[in-house]
Amino acid sequence: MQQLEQLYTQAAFIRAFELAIGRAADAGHVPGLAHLCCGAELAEVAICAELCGSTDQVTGSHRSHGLALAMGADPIAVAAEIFGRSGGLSDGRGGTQHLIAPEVGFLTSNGIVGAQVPLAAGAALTAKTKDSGGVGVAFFGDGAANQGAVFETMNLAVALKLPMLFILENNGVGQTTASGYATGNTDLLARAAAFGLKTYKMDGYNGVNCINVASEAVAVARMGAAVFIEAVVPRLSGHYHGETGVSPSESERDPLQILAASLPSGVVEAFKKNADDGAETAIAAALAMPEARQ
Ligand SMILES: Cc1ncc(C[n+]2csc(CCOP(=O)(O)OP(=O)(O)O)c2C)c(N)n1
Ligand SMILES: [Mg+2]
Repeated sequence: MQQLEQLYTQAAFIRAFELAIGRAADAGHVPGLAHLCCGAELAEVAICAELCGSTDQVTGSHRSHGLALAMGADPIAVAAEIFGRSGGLSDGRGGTQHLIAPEVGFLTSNGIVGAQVPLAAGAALTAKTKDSGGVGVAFFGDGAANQGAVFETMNLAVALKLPMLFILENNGVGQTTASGYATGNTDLLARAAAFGLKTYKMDGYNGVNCINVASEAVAVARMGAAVFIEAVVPRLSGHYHGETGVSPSESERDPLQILAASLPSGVVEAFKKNADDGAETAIAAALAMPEARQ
């Protein structure tokens, strides 16, 4: 129960943070588009909870606010980066799609679909070369799964026996294209297995399953194997915040609410209030920072 409560606490903070970013975007504070991670929190937090400090390095896609937070990046600095403020992770110059906090194990996010995957292989190769015990971890979407760079990286990770995790967050859609339309064989675990990766399926709606799969898969990768997890998650927030006319890829089932329903209600209320207050405080502090220098 303690692990589930911990999972809920962190996931609820990320959800509150993303909703607050959405409100800030509505008020005109986010340069560019904000791609929120609402729906993927349980899978992301469960995997990042198995990673440690700067020895392990994570890369993510355009939808990476929650990953940076789950790895332990300062929420004020994450928000300031998203707002283009000088207290941001890279002084406000990268913005929402280019978050960087390698000191806590978040190597980088990347707006080029799939480009974050080979970067994580570099981190895995570094860990292997230095014998640090670390792993490289790439989170990417079902759209990115069809990128050639991802195939090449899967092949190389197996050939070089890299301690690496490929985390496919399958929300069934890339922007507005259903993955079934753009993918010849939608059995992406079979595809990864054909490259020689050890494969796992994760139910992103089920907190217990997320914790168990994350624990086993990260341990296997840490021993020097390339591992592939297909995490089934919903996209609850549209491709980007404020997008109109596009319905979410899944029904309205919300993993966070499903987990909340399995916990004592008094506990959930207290955690949620903490999360909401913490997110509001971080956003307000970031908005008080000066604009980034040009
Ligand atoms: C190389 C490249 N092609 C296209 C785009 C435009 N684009 C941005 S996000 C996206 C969809 C990605 O879908 P998926 O990988 O499933 O991630 P999700 O948004 O569902 O998390 C596309 C096509 C891009 N940024 N980079
Ligand atoms: Mg997708």
